[in-house]
Amino acid sequence: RRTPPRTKEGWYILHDFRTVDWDAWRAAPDHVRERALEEGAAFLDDCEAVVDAEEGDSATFAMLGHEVDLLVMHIRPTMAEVERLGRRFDGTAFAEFTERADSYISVAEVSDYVTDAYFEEDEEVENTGLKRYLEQKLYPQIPDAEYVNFYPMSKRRDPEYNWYDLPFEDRSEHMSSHGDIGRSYGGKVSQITAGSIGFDDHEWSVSLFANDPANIKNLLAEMRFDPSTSKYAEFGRFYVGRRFEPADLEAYMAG
Ligand code: 76R
Repeated sequence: RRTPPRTKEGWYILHDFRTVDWDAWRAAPDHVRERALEEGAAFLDDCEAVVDAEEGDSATFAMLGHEVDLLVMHIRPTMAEVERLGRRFDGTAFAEFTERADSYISVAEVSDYVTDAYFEEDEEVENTGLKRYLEQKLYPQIPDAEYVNFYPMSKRRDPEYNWYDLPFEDRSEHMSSHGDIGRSYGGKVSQITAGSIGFDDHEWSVSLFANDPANIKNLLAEMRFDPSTSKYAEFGRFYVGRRFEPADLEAYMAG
């Protein structure tokens, strides 16, 4: 039996994907649509202002492609809080025109692959950039960027390439070279990677944020050639979307 990495868990994340029933929307009378827009925008506004909890963050994205129309992303200190936001949305008049097409639940985490300083509570770590980096990983705010990319992933468990059979040192080395690629996109792509073992169908959720979507593609392409990905990664579905302000819900629905 191998040693699992030590992890620390932070805030919970719900990716709430919706499709819009455009036929019903176009057929609805003006007063119904007005009320739906009012309630929808107010709900999203409240989420972004985090009126429901002590801390956290939320954001709304218009998704590209045919599978989903909207993503509402919620980050809150507890699982119960993100779950409640999904249901509160359903309580709005706007949600009557949407259906939950997909969702993903995960928790922000840090592991001791790259440095075990994370797990030491001493003064030296306390006041360093590392400490701030750790906190920003555990208690993430949604980066201020135009585009989002989301996908779930797992580490492979094949007879030949079994991540969970590798010694800790090997996994740590892989993660370190993986991290080097990631850090070379500093300032261009920000990431929120969160653990979902036991919560959802894959083992992590990956949410990437960038103003230039080509940077996301290029970062992922580079990682595909790194052994941590080329040998050991398995992916779920991919989504891409563009952030919009709750006040622009009306413009979004007008098409
Ligand atoms: O430097 C550090 O302190 C953290 C280094 C690091 C770890 C341990 C790191 C850095 N990641 C780590 C762990 Mn990551 N990450 C992904 C994907 O598409 C793909 O090929 C993979 C999807 C991306 C895009 C990404 C980005 N990372 C992990 C793990 C957990 C492994 C485990 O525990 O077994 C997964 C599944 C994963 C996947 N990673 C970075 C990035 C980026 C951009 C960085 C550097 C910037 C940063 O640290 O925030």
